[in-house]
Amino acid sequence: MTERKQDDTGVEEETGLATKTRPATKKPSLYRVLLLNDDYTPMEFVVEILVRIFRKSPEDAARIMLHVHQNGVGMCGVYTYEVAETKVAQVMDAARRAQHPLQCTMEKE
Ligand code: TYC
Repeated sequence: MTERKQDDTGVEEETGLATKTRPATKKPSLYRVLLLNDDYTPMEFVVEILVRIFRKSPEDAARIMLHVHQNGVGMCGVYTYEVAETKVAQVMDAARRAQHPLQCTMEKE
């Protein structure tokens, strides 16, 4: 809020914090990172991925993994573009190294 006050010469001046003026910033678009089910990737590997890359608790990781296993797809988290892109790349890299067919994608929220 910007307050207007007159000083002793009658000149208006700004006082207080300018919390109502708009800074030149925009909210970044957000992206969902999705894990896809397949028949071959071990359940423990998916849980490890969710703990290590998506910082889930072991309990949340197991819940998300089972959701993907039963529904075909599930959400690992919502991130800004570059963070989402990095996490997808980390999952795909880990899966490739371990020779699992696990797939991870991102979509705009
Ligand atoms: N369906 C896999 C199995 O039965 C487990 C699995 C879960 C694979 C989630 C991928 O994103 C996935 N071993």
